[in-house]
Amino acid sequence: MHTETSTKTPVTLLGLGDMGTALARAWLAAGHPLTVWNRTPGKADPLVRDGARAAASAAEAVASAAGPVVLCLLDDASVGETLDGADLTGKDVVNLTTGTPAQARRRAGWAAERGARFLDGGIMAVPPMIGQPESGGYVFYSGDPDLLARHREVLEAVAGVEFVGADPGHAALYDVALLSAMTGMFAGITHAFALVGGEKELDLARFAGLLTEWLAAMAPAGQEMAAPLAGGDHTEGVTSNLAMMAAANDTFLATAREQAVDPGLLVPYMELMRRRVAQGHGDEGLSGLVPLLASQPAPATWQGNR
Ligand code: FVH
Repeated sequence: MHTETSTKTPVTLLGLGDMGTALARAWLAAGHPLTVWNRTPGKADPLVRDGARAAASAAEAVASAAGPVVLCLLDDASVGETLDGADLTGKDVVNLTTGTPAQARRRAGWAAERGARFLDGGIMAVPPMIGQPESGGYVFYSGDPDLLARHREVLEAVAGVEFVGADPGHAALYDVALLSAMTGMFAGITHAFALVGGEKELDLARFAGLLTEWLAAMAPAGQEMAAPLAGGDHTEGVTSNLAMMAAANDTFLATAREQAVDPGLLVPYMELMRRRVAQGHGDEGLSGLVPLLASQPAPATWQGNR
């Protein structure tokens, strides 16, 4: 247990799940006095042994906070439940709980009504990357820029800091946009392994290496979409056009059929390409699909599973 007095900013952390615990360990390692609270109390015990103080309740943790109050909980509803009854007057609240942009904006207004300053964050890291600057992990922040400036050192002790503006919803928007891109990539990887998985003579480890290299080589296409999207000309600098890709999709689908693989993960994207080509935009690149997609909200049946 640490007994020496620290000159570093004290941190109050609510939520000791996998990510909360990683944050706690990083702040302790960096020498920040740390007060923790978790709904299930036992999770604080190992941290208390290493120098943290366990608060008796979330309200007590907030009341005694002399530095940022950081939340890392399951979802926005758990943030509301945890802070219900806490006096937030004059407190600096940093919410690292994943939520939607609208939830972040509502939570910022809710905090302001209670006299608190508010910063929302979206964590672009998994727990082992926390407190490891070389891992490349970082957090998107948006909201009160003065609050970020005041607590920058504290926040940089756990991960890189990427401020994306005063709109409190933007950190969540960037976060979910990147995670959504990742989800699409994982869907493609799942389909690719399903295609080859049944082949007896195929070296899966070799295939996995080639797949990873190919995805890395294709990733810059994301960067190349920014200019046509900003300028509105989707034929600008096109190397592979939609007409060619839509034709190749027929081969992809035929191969899925031959390999007895359900193409359902890819079909909606292929259908978007087909529609754009049918509208007479076969000479465009992939950026031409963005306005088409942005004009069609998800069917009600896709609104989530909770
Ligand atoms: N872990 C990860 O890889 C990702 C990386 C990117 C960012 N996410 C987000 O971080 C938030 C916390 O994630 P986590 O990994 O710590 O999640 P869990 O291990 O499931 O812990 C959840 C904590 O939330 C507490 N909790 C849940 N419901 C309530 C509630 N109604 N009232 C108070 N606390 C609640 C839970 O408490 P307990 O079950 O131990 O009592 C945990 O402390 C999350 O937004 C990720 O999307 C992580």
